[in-house]
Amino acid sequence: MSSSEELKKPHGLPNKYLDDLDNDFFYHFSYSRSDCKKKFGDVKIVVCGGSMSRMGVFAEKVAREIGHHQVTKEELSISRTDRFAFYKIGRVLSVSHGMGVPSLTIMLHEIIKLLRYAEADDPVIIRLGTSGGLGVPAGTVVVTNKAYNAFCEEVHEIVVMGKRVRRPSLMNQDVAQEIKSCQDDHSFKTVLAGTMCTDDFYEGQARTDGAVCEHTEEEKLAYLKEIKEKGISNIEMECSALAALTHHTGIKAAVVCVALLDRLKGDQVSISPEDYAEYQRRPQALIVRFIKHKLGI
Ligand code: R2B
Ligand code: URA
Repeated sequence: MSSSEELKKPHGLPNKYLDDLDNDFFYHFSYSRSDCKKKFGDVKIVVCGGSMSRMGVFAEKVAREIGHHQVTKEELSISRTDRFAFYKIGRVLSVSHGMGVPSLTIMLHEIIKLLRYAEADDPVIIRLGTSGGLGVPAGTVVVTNKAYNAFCEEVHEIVVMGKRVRRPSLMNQDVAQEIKSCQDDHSFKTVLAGTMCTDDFYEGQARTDGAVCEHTEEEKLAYLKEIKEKGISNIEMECSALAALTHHTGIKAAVVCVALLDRLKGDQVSISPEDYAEYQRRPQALIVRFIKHKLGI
């Protein structure tokens, strides 16, 4: 097939304007549609997480665990713009997404187009991250079964041309279950639960230790207990956007975050480097098992 025919193939995305593009350049990854098929057609799992360096370390871990022939970040790197880190380990991608919804959705629009242009077969996108727990001990891994916005709705809202666009932020229950059932390390606890997505770490998560705070400690605790009773076990800053964009484009997704603290006990994330390293390891271990299971290793 010629490269121009390749660029006209259906992509199945809900955007007819993509058909009119001669090529499609993913600015934040410095990649084009014409590079996709041969490079990414085999992709099965995309793992994303906030930090560029963490996703490099994760790429190396996946390489070791699946016995990939390349093992260093340098060998596995696909492109590293100033914005996102991007690694390919056989059929697995490891990508950073920065902090918060605006950064995550830029990454996701471009990665979803890449997967669809490449005709990747039923890929899964997993966010691997940290969060503040609610009534769960620090170190607990939460696999999200419901992704809520800061109004406690399973909806993600964006503003398009001055109008509110609300989309369901539905998580794929089968993938969430499948990931949870991959746990074989009983040194930590994994729960399936609701996760709240906020647009801010401090006031947006009801903290009292930001530069500004206009609520009381008592109001904070009452609020956190109220949302805990609604089934929310952790709070982070990306899940509902990930759930909504993947649901809208028919791609399976999951969110797996470790709780760094119990927000019913405090606000400050002041854990030791050793505990931090151990907590980070936990969702990674679960996802590595899931990757092996998916790839039949
Ligand atoms: C969890 O941790 C980050 C904030 O510290 C944010 O990206 C998130 O969702
Ligand atoms: N990430 C968050 O978004 N909140 C926390 O409390 C901890 C990590």
